[in-house]
Order: sequence, then C-alpha cells, then structure tokens
Amino acid sequence: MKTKTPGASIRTGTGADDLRQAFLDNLVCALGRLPSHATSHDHYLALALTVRDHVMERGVKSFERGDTQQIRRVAYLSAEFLPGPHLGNHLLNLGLTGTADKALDGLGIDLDQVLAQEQEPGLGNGGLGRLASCYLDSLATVGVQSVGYGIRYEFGIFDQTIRDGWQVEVTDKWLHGGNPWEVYRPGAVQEVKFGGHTEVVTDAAGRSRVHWVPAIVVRGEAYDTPISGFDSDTCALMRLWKSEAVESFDFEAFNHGDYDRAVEQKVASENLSKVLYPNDELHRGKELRLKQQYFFTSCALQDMLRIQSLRGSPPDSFHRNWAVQLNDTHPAIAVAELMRLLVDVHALEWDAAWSVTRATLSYTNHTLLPEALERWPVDMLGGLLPRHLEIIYEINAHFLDEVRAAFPGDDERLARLSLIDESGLRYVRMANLACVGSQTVNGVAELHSELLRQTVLVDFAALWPDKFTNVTNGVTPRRFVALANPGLGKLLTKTAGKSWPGDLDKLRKIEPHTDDPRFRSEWREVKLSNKRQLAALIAERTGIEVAPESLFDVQVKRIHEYKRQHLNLLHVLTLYLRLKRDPKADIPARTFIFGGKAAPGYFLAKRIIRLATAASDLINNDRDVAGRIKVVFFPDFNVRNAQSIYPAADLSEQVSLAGMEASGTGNMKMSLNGALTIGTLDGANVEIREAVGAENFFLFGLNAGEVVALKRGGYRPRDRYDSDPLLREVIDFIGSGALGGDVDLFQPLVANLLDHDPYLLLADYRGYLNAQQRVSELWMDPEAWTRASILNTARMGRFSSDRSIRDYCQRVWNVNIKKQKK
Ligand code: B1H
Repeated sequence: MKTKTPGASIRTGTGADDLRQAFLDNLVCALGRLPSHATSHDHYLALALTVRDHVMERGVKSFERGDTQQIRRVAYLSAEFLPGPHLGNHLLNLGLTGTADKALDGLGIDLDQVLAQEQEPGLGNGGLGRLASCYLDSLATVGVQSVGYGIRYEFGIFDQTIRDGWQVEVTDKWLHGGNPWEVYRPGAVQEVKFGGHTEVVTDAAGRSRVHWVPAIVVRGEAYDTPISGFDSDTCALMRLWKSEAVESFDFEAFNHGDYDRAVEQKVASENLSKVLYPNDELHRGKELRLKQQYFFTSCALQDMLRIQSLRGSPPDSFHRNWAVQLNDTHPAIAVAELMRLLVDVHALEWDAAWSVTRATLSYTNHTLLPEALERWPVDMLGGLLPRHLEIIYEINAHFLDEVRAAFPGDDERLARLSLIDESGLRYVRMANLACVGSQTVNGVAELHSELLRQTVLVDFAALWPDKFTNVTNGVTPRRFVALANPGLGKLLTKTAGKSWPGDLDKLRKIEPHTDDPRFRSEWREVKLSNKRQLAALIAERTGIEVAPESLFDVQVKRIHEYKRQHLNLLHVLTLYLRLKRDPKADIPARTFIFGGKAAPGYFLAKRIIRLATAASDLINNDRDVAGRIKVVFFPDFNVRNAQSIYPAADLSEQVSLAGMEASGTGNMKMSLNGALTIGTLDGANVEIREAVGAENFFLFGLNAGEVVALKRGGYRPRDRYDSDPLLREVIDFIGSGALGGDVDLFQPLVANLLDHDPYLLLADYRGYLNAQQRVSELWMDPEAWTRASILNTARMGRFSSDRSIRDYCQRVWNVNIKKQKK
C-alpha cells in the first residue's frame, strides 16, 4: 500500500499491434500453447488474459486513489451475481472491440468465434443476481469505488435442457475450462467460525469480553474479478469467497487408519461454497444455506475491517470508510456479525458499535412474497452461531425498549416487530433484523416500496418513517443495448451521438425522428435483422423454424406461478382454438417465445414448462395453423441467451399479478430494445408505462388494490370458468388430453386454477385477451407500431442502472460522485 504503482505499463498498449503481441505472449507464456496448435478456446483464454491486464491496471490505480483520498467505498453484499460473459463487455467498455478484431484478424482468428468460447458464471438465480452485476457495472461507470462481495460457487445455476418436453437439470461446470478473469488473493484469506459455545473472559485491560470458542473453523479464500466501467478510469471488484478446510487433513485420524474421518472435515468445509441453491424466491430453511450466508458475510466484513486498518483508520470510523448494502436478507446476519467484530474483536463499547453498525448498513428488500421471507429456527441459528444469537437477543432487548417507549402497552405491535417470532416454534426474522440494523431500507420500484411500507414492513414504517425510501431498479445499457444489439447501437449513435451508453437520457434525441419515414424504416430493418438472427438460433437449438416477419411475442424469466406464464399460454391456446374454428380469422402471424428455468423442486412450475412444450409440439405440427402461430420454448435462458433474445422482441410479456413482482428488469431490457409491453400495473411496469406513455403500452388486469379487494371478498375462480365460454373451452382443452401425453398430465394445473387460482389468472383472462387483441391491431399498422417502438426506446433513459446507482449514492450511501461526463 505504501509503494506507488508505476505510471507507465509495459503490456497495456492499445494499438492493434500491441494487443496482438500481448495476445501471442499470453498464448505462449501463460498458456504454453504454440499458435499453430492453439484451439479457439486457447485463443479465448489468451485474449481474456490480455484484456484482463488492461482492466486490472485501471482497477489497481483506482483503488490506490481511493486509499489516498480516504473516500467512502461501497460494499455490495450479495449471495448472487450474474455477470454474463465478460470478454465482449470489457472490450466494449475499454473501447477496444475494433482493435481486438483487427489484432486477431491479422492472425486469421475470428473474434466472434473467440467470444463464443466463454462459459458464463451462473452465480445467481435471476433478476436479483443480474441486478447486482448491473450495479457493479454502473458503480464502475459512474466512478464510485466498490466491491461486490459474494460466494464463488463451484456449481452455479444448473444448465437447463429439455427432454421429451420436460426440464432436465444439468450440472453447471463453469470452472472446467479454467477461469481467466479471476485472481486468487492469498493475502486476503479469512477464518470463519461455526458452532461451539461462548465464554466470558477478562482481557488484558481488565474488561469483560465474550470469547467464542468454535467447534469448527473454515477458511475463506478470496478470488477477485475486475468489473470495468464504460469509458471510465474506475474499476469495480467482484470479490468471491471459496471455502476451504483450515487444515487440509486430519492427520491424527489419518495416522490411525481412519481415512474417512480424515477427509470428512475437509469435505464439509469445502461444501460451503460448492453449489448455489436454485430456488428463486423460496426460503427452505436449509442449514447449509445459513452457513453459506454467514460464511460470505463474515469474510466480507472481516475483509473490510482489514482494508480499513491498512488504510490506518480505526474501527470506530468504519462507517466513514464503508457503506454496506445488503442485497435482500441473504447477508442480513451482517448486523450481528459486524456487532460481534466491533465489540468482541475490536473492543468497542456496545453503544458505539451499534452506532457504527447502523451508520454502515442499509437493506434492500426485493420481494413481498411471504414464502421468500427468511426466518431461521432459533435453535438452528444458535447452534451454528451461538454468539450471534446472544447478540440478536441483546439488540432485540434494546429495540423492544424503544418500541415500548414509542407505543406503550401495545403488545401485539411488540410481538410483530420483535426480531424473534414467538408464535410457535421460535424463529429469527431476518427482515426485522435487517430493518433494525440499517440506516436506510428501500424497495426496488415505486409501487413495491409503497407496498412494503403498507404491508410487510408496516410496523417499521410507523416507527421510523424516514428510514424508508425507494430506488427503482435499472439495467446497464452497455451489455443490454450496445453489446447485445449493435445494430440498434449504431443507429442510436448516428442519431443521438456517441455518449448515450454512459448518459442514457440522450436517447431522447431520437424522439424528433419518430415521424421520419427513413428513420422508421432503418429502425424496422434493425429489428428484423435481430429477429433473423434469433430465428437462426432457435432453429439451431430447437429445430423449430420461425418466420422473422411474424410478431415475436416474448416471455423470458424464471418460471413461477405469480409471473403467470400459464396466462400467456391460455392466450396462445385460445388463439389456436379460434384458428381451428375459423381458419380465416384476421390474426397476424405470431411467434410465441418462452424461456426460463424452474426451481428443480417446484412441481407446478415444471408443469407450466411442460404445458409450453406441449403447446409447441401441437401447434407447430398442425398444418391448419401453419404460417399463423408458432410456439417456442427456448432452452437454458441465461445472460448469454438473453442477449440474443431481448433485441429480437416485438412484444414484452410482463403479466405478473399486480402486487407480486417487486420490480422486474427484463421489462426494462425489452422496452429499451424497442419492444412494446403488454403488462399489468405491477413493479416497474407502472413507471415504464409512465415513461413511455400510456398509449405505447398495452395495459390490462386488476391493480394491486383490486387484487386485495377481490381476494378479501372471497374469489371463486370456478364462477369465472362457468360464466365464460371461451375460458371454459380452453381450460377443458388443456384438461382433455388433447395436448398429448398422459390424460392427467395437466390435471394438477387445471385443478389448481379451478379450485384455488392464487394468482387470479381467471380473473384477468378476459382483460388479457382484449389487450392482446389491441396488440394484434396495432401490429397490423406497421407505421404506428414502429412509432411506438421508437418512443419506447427514446423514453427509457431513466431505467439505466447508472441512474439507480446515483439514487443510491444520494438517498442511501451518502457518497459523492464525480461530475457527470459531458
Ligand atoms: C427477486 C428474489 C430472490 N426478489 C430469494 N427476490 C432467492 C429471493 O435464492 N433465494 O433464496 C433468490 C432470489 N429475487 C427479484 O429481484 C424480484 O422478483 C424482481 O421483481 C426484481 O426485479 C429483482 C431485482 O430487484
């Protein structure tokens, strides 16, 4: 930390010759491959190492600046990150795409083929993990010093294949070909304790301290991946922790011939970072998951304290050096862990430590779904983290005193606010812990933040109204427009100038061109070309031929009942039945594209996939509807595939039941790429509609208030079925066995809809059909459609994740950002 980095570097020249030479050096010296024998994968590794040098150089220099200036850094604690393939994105950010192309071309190597070699790190389930990665991208871009802390899962989210129409999970092996982006940090190793008991001891100063005697200690090893910013000299760091045994071997057991026991402990320790839990928005209460959460949170906080001390700052000013954001409650144990580190390890008084903790941490809530709210049995948490349970009890005692003072005699409120749920088996409520220990609490879209204050966190909002704020999610326009949709990018640059990727409000500049026929036709040409490319990919992956000129109607996201992919399928099958009845019906050609993974244990979600593939088989092979409708289930929806799908979407399906989707971010990505949305007043749809204009958005369905009222009034889905012949026909069709397979295949879905329908599909069915009719009508007027498409892109500037990060800096982190670039 004391020696300065040299001003000039040796290997990071930015000409094509420099790049080519560095590439060859890496191929031969780092990888030991002769150029004449190298494979495309070797080329990828060599180019990645070359580009990493450039990114690292920026990273090191920006961290050094942060140290000398003693600025407040942001630590984003997240159990998930979904960065997507790095190479193309770095080239874009560094402005080196053309140079790399030229450098490789001189060696007869095709850059696209090289880019295709990268295995993406699937270290997340969906939106929450992707958001974390968009935020690191934007932190680097706007010039905020930051570290994203998480887990280096050996196996990330499974790869999805479709066999006989069913989802089959295949183990993700992202590390098998080697990972050129990460750098192991031997200096940043941490120890993490589990189990055991606590003792009160007297320290050298004669002060009583709690000493935790663990049963097990695990090593956390840091792996750094630099995240570049767009046209920025700042670089973010993604620091992921891998668990290892402290002692790689129990030699005593080994020497006594007990080989199994000798490796047992090692295996158990390594298991902590072995695999990502693939449940999106479902808390299952598994002990290994709690261990994972504590493991990475503890490593992160200890690492921050280590850096703090290297900077020469005392622990009681921790909050001046670090703003720590909790990405949902997955790292919420940080509240107790930071207290433990400050009080037990760094000898701060309780009250001082509490002030520091509260001034450091902030909490983002990402869901209102009750099944996602994390709570841990007191016994489990106490067994694993005995000291933390003591600390949680003490925090709770202080906190409940405060509540009693504010609301004397209100025991019910006290019970609701308590960190411990005592209504039956006792649980620690992680959202309550996060609220109490945080400076600021936010939701991820205006509606969601409002509903948070009115429902899940209503008692906290009454107690501390000023703690609550909103930061609407955003997405990075670098990856999701410039990189994913270069055709559109070129047109935008030609029309709005080249600064739009770093200043997305500039997209407004295309609005005056909306009525220019030439611009419109260029716009259509870009979309059509993206659709042709997607059609080719669909043919390659599924064997299905689709017409690029048809309306591409897209729903890609995790499969979940609340997201209502089955409502979309009700529409698909309704159209099919209509075409069978009336072959001349004036319905424009459509291609319905579905994609998304179901949690492996989520029975109904898997049936929804099966319904989509059954509809696909039936419809695509029925000559009566040939040229009219097609249905595709695109397997293995991940970041790479998303980059091919979003740019080709005409219609973006955002049809969750109002009040259920906290924000959504796919909605933003598609609208930015010129898709029109059909959607409910849910999550960020509300703000997207406001931004793009109600006339450029197909709204339908109950709003959140109506949903509550309908449920309260005793909703009876069967009444809807009985009174609506079209609905009856389509549901009967699904239940009839006509879709192929076993007659009972879809009974569970049908029964669920008729007897429960928890997400009110039958209530929204008619409204949805009507909105789809409006979609078809507008599509038949290509000029009007194009106009609406252009306006979507032009008005989506505020959904750049750069804006979200600026909001966080101002409303949450109290961090200054460098002046916006011109
Ligand atoms: C979101 C999750 C989530 N909300 C638990 N909650 C998980 C919860 O593995 N787990 O235990 C994993 C994920 N993910 C999503 O966050 C919301 O549903 C979206 O609406 C939102 O856009 C996204 C980012 O804020």
